[in-house]
Amino acid sequence: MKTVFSPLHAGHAGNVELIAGAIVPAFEKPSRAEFIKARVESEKLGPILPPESHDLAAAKKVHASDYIDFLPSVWPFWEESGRTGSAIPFTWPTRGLRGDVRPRTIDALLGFYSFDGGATFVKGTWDAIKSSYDVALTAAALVKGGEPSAFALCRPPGHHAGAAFMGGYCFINNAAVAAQWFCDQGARRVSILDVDYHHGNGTQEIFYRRGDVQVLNLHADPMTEYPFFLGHADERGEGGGEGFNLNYPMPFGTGWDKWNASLEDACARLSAYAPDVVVVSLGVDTFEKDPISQFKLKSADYPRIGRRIARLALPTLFVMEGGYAVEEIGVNAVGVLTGFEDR
Ligand code: SP5
Ligand code: ZN
Repeated sequence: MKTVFSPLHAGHAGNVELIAGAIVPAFEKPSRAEFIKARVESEKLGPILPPESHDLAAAKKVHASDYIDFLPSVWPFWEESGRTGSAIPFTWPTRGLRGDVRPRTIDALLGFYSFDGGATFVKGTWDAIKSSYDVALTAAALVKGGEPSAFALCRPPGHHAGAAFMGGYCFINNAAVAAQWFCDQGARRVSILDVDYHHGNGTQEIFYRRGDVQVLNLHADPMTEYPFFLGHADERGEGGGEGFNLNYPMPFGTGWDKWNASLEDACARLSAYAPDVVVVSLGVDTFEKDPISQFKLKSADYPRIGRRIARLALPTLFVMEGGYAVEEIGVNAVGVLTGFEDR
């Protein structure tokens, strides 16, 4: 399997986040991607290719144009405003406030285009976001070109980013961009299988009213886990999308047997949908030692996930999402891929 990777992710570094009462270095950090790349190399998964540059038209097919134009403007606007450190949102237009009027200052715009304070900017952030987007589209083109599978080693991740908002370390929804791109290249149906520990709220929102992209999400129950406000089992799509969104919320402490039962059900639904291509939002924060998560998957479980996905016997694009136990993230993420290749 070919991997697409860009070193530009590394400029998105030194970010901080507010978590459990403290401001700490963000868990989503550059070493994540480096550990995965090192494991791709040591396991000889296949060649590692640089991305080709794409314009932002494909991003604007799933995101609002003004939102995409905002992202590269953040850091320059932040510096013009006399700021240093990290650009972090802190005020949101929730119930009772006006979310329909676009304000003017950088603090206001950061809140207008986000749902939490978890997507933060430093100088190199936009170039990293753009490289992650290019990685996803370049890997998608490999699959479209006839490769049975490809690995988009994206960083930053994407699945929390919605049509017009960032959050949860995510800016551009790489998996959604790739799924839309497959549609635009002639795919009649695309399935997105999101196995990250957190619900992919952005992906769900983007495709919620569409029947041409099936979205299957396995995740921690939002009653108790981030992102809290989406991801319940009764969210099944709307209008033409009715029945094409499926959520599998699971409780804290979920281990392989229960998680695998959800995977089996999701795979059966996916096969029945008979898509032309599968996009896997590959998060490995389901791991027992993940520092911010509460599932109990073991390293030996990740190849089993890959083997089950391979049995779908469909062209498959893997898009990297979360996973914060950095020492083991390479073993676990690449474990899915070597399992997929059954070796
Ligand atoms: C892509 C991705 O995996 N994003 C995850 C963003 C999660 N941000 C909020 C995490 C809150 C964790 N709370 C538990 C604290 C444990 N000390
Ligand atoms: Zn996650």
